Amino acid sequence: MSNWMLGAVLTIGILFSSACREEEMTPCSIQDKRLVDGVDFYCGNVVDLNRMGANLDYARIVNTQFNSVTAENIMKPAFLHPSENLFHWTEADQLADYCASHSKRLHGHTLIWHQQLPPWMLNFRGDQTAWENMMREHIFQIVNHFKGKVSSWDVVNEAFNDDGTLRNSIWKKNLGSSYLEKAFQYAHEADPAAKLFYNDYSLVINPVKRKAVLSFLNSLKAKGVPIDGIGLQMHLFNGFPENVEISNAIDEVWKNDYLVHISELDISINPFSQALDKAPQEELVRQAEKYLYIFKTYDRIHASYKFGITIWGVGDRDSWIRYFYNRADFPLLFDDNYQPKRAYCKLIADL
Ligand code: 9MR
Repeated sequence: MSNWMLGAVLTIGILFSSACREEEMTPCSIQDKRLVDGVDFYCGNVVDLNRMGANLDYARIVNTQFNSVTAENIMKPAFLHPSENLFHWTEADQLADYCASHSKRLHGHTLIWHQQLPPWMLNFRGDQTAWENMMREHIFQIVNHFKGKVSSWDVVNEAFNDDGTLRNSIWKKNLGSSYLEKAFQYAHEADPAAKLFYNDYSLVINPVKRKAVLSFLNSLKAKGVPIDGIGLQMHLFNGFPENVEISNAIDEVWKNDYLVHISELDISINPFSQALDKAPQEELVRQAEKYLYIFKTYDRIHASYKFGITIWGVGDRDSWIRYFYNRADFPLLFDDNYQPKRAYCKLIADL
């Protein structure tokens, strides 16, 4: 190869690789467009006011890109109801104020769950009537406190096992399976205007569980229990479930006459916990395609069934997956520095 040819090849190589690096770093900008502008349904995220105060980029993303908010932890029983006769509202009230002053819908998560319970509740002793009164008071106080500020609640979270049977939580042990219908009734009494949801994981990848949940909830609805919708959490992976399983699950839920909330969306790229110091480009490309598929698939259902899509975290560094599974992962729309990833850019460009 002549010297000038070698020089040309090297120059092209350098230009090409720096273009790739640039694209890798800033696939698009969040200056002019907003995610919510591309769709006609609510786009939400979990919002942490401490992070918002500490990081301007985080605040800018939350303020501009999303119009619905869920509390990742501070509205769970352990936080809101730390002792039997004590409710702790401070942080949740601040979040509600933020939502009111920024025109964001606030979705309440969650009233009845088997995790993040305060010790007094786990140790509660009493007969069935005492348990019923305790659950009623818990739900009633919380829903009543946020009446008019929280527009919807995950009333019961993750009540089913993977085989479709009811989980043997403290609620089931002490109240029997009727705790679910009671929980929905109490929440409805406290705030008849709030939309009430059953929320769970694996409803996409596990049709056995999905069908069991639907048949159980349908039997309650047939008795007049006020259940408005189902939250499909959707903690997914790049490789699975298959896209068709996602659309099947969404369709099955609305066809059974429930609002559909994709309530906790994230897409993991590292299911086998490989040692990664950054996200591989090809995985980010696949992730972007999967996010787009989900948004488009959701968008095509009838407007009356769309409650919205909520992403479970703002920047990758905020994701529960990193600390829960102790692995490197990059499941969200923005990177560790709150810069747009391909997934965000693809949604903005193609929706
Ligand atoms: O993201 C939440 C994390 O910060 C908590 O430590 C965890 C406790 O179990 O709960 C996470 O949120 C969960 C949600 O409340 C219910 N569905 C599964 C979510 C991820 O674990």
